[in-house]
Order: sequence, then C-alpha cells, then structure tokens
Amino acid sequence: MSTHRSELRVGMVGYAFMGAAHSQAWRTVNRVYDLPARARMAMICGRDAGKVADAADRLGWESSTTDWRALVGSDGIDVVDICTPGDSHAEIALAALAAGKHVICEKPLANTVEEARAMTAAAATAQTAGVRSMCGFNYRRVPAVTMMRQLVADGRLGVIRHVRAVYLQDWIVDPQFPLVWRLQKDRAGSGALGDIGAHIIDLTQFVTGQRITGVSAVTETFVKERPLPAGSSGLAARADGDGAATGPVTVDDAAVFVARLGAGTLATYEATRFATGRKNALRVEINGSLGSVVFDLERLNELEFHDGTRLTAEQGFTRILVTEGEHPYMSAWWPPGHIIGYEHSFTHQMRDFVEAVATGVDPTPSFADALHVQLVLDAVTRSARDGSRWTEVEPALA
Ligand code: SOE
Repeated sequence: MSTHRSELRVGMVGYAFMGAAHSQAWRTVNRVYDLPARARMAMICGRDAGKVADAADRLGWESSTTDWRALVGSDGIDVVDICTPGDSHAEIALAALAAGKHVICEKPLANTVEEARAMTAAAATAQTAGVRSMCGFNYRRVPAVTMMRQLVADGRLGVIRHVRAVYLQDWIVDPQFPLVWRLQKDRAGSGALGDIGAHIIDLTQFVTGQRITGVSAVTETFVKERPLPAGSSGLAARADGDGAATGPVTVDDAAVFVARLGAGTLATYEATRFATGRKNALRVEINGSLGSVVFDLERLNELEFHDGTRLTAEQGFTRILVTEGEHPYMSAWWPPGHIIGYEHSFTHQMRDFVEAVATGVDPTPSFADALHVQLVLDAVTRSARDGSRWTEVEPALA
C-alpha cells in the first residue's frame, strides 16, 4: 500500500482528449499545490505502440505500454487513471481495485447500471484496505461551482425551489459528421445524455446537496445514420467523403427531462449536441427562497448572485468575480484578478485526489456518488422509452 509514500506513481489508460486533459493536470498539480505526496507520471497505456510512445513523449509520461493489464499489475504503479471510452471502464477499474491500486475513472462511471454497481461494490471492498476511488466529474472543481455549493450550504439561497440546467453543444449538427465512438451505444452507453447530461446531473446534485428522485424524459436521435469515420474517432473526426459506408447511430442526440430533487425541488435538464452555435455551453441556475445563483461555463470565472435579503431598491443579480485568493482553489494560482480556464478544473481534481489518497481519506465524487448519476441516466432512458412516464430513480442498494 502506498498511502504513506511521498510519491504516487500514476498509470493512465487512454491518451486522447481526456487523456491529454488529465496529463496536463498531473503535470501541473505538483507545481501549483503543496501536497503531502508527489504525483509521478509513471506509465501511459494505449492500443497502438507507436502512437502511445509518441503520446508519452508529448504528454510527459516516463514510459508507455500497450497492455493495460501490465500497467494495472505493475509494482511501479500506485494509481490507475482511466481515460478510455466507457466500454472498458468497468473491466479496468475492477482489475485495478483487485490489484490494490487507487483508481480515478472518467465520467460517466460506466455504460450500464450493472457495471456501475459492480464497480461500486469493488470500491467498497477495496476501501476497507485503504484503497481509494473517485469518478472524474471535473466541473465540480471549477472554483465558481464550488463557491456556488458553499452559498447553498451556508443558507444564502434559503430553501431551494428550482434548478434549471442545460449543457449544449453542436459538434454533430452536420449529418456528414462521422459515426465516432461517442455515437455508439456499445462503446459509450448513451449519447448526449451520458456524455454531457451526466455532468449537469452531478453538478446540480453536488451544488444543492440533494439527489434526483424521479424523472420524466424525452430523448431523440435526429440523425439516424452516419458515415463511418476515416482514421481518428475523436471530436475532430472526418468521414471518408462522398460514398463512404454508413452505420446506425445507436445513442440519443438530445435528452430533455424534468425531475424532482430532494424533498421539494423542481428541476429541468437539457443535454444536446444539436444546439447550433452552442459549442460547450453549460449553464445552471438555482432559485431559493432567499436568493438565486447562476453559473455559465462560458464565463467560468464568474457567478451571478441575487441576494433577495437586500433592500428592494438594491435587488438584482450581482456579478461576482471568482478570481481572489479567498475563492476555492484560487490562492495557489496567480495574483488576485487573474482568470483561469477549463483545464484548471482537472488540476483541482488531481489536487483533491492526491491529497485524499495521501492523507487516507475517501475522495469525492465516490463510485457510489457516480452510481447514483448512472441510476438517474437509467431512469431517464426508461422514462423516454415508456412515453415520458414518471420514473423513480432506483435506490443504489438494490
Ligand atoms: C464531449 O461532448 C465532451 O468532451 C465531454 O465528453 C466532456 O466530458 C465535456 O467536458 C466536454 O465535452
């Protein structure tokens, strides 16, 4: 067990978009934060030997392998970081936990509730031996989002009545955009729902401290057949041109649902990849009996806050700049007033993970938290299938 080592040797599986984001965070975290253990970028794994060696070089890893089982079983690895598509999360995480490695796994935790349950059970067993696990819902660690949670916890919003959450993208509006892995159910589990809907489910539950109990949903697949990709299967993929072979899109392009949170909060959620002109627009508004707060990822250094206890003549939304040393995570970065961006949320995630592992504490969101998100995704899918029927979220303990 590595808990008392001053070094945590990380092995990461996957090196595409999320792998690059995580690498950047692992590279940066020791330099910015003073932590009880030092993260060391020991090994990276990918399927293609040449490409993974290249990625190791470019992203700053000491060694590379094409065999994730060798990485997971290596005595030189303490932490396994899973940045692969969802269809391999469960297998890698279960093997890593069984080998006594701490695990950080990208969101959504798994492709199915069954897998998420198995991973959560394995994490609970491993936890008794001091092995830690966490799911990578990085937006929790945007300072403005963490501050939003503090405002709610401090009672500044009073009783929460409404949550309004959207996550809007447009990268597959073109029907010629190819059938990448994110559009295949067997690889990704679901579409916009699990990829970006999972973020707003986690974020709103994190901020309010409440859990979604039931949903009524609609989902749609607007473009049902797409050309097969030529080469890269990432967000910047291209098709082979006219006459390329096609295949069926097996996930949702968009999901919209209403939900109940906790005892009495009403919520609406929209996750779509067809919001033309919206590139990566995550926006959450929360209304309480004493005030409201708004977060917009496109302006992530800010929060809009309405304090309903102020004099009537002075009411309205105030823009708070979340750039000061007093704000969560910020004092380690730049002098006051200097803004940060998307990638910092991953550095904050690694900061919290390393600190938790090194001090023997369970990091959050835990696999159990991520299982709950998976259960919400499942309830949304079932509700949409059954003509938007009101569907309770299953309890985590089945
Ligand atoms: C693609 O929709 C994607 O990269 C998601 O997979 C990420 O989780 C999100 O942060 C940005 O968009």
